[in-house]
Amino acid sequence: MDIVDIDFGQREAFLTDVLEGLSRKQKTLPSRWLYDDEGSELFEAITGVDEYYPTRTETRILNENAAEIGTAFGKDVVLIEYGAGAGVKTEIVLSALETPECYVPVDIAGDFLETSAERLRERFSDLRIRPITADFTADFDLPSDLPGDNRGAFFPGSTLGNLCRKEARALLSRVRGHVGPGGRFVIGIDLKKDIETLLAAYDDKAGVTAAFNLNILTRINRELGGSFDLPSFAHEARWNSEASAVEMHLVCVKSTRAAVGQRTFTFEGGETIHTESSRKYDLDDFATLVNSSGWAVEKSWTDPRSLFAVVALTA
Ligand code: AVJ
Repeated sequence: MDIVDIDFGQREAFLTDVLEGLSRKQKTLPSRWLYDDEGSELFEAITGVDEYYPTRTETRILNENAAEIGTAFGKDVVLIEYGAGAGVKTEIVLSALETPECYVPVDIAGDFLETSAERLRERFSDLRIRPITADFTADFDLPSDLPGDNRGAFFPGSTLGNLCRKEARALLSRVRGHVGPGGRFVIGIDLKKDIETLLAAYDDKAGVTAAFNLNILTRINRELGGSFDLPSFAHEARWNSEASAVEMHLVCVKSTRAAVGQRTFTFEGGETIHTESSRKYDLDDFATLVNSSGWAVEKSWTDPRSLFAVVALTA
């Protein structure tokens, strides 16, 4: 496919982000652009590699504590899921709810939302499902006719960790606005642990994460007519202790130039493009973060090795 297959607005936003990010001293590309169709499939593949513990660990925590999590949301809940709605985790929580009023998956990919809503409608035939196409990292309003008596929010996957502190606070405040006083928020967060385990999770032996990271350059070439020479770049996972984050970088292994739009960027050997940060928390840091956005930690669940936590917050 050489023809641009995303809408004009998206393409413009992508181009703007790429030109801006590659003009910085530390070149960067925002991680949201990793997830085109190919990137989303590669991420799915990552969740199945041995070294990538978060998905299977969170699923296990949800399964083992489903009844308690269901109780935390209470009766007749309107459950809003951010960035959602295909998988196993959603089904675990939906199955545990007592007489849910409505399920509201919010995602930027409208087609994907519709397909997954159809699948859920088959399994949960009594449940009202109201998908909303929106970018949950930006402000958006819920439909005004959505019932408001008991709202809950669900945000699995430790996606909060991809946001910087300011964006994370903004998201926590937005969700609080959506659920209102007394509402619950169940969120998955990845915990700090030994660096070896962390780095292996973002640099698997089979090279799936490497392919996921490099795909962003393929995407720039295809959608923005870029001229990146893929063999000049290699995947690297780094631990940034100050930010408490695993970072993905694309390291330039051989000096090169790449044109994007009207611009040409030069890459020196050894220089990197920072493509993603995945912050790791301990429960105390996380409590401080959520408190500053008006939430209180109600309860948390973890696995025997404390790799990952599912936390229930109350507004
Ligand atoms: C889906 C954003 C949570 O940060 O662990 C996986 C993305 N990046 N491997 C994560 C990802 C590289 C993942 N999140």
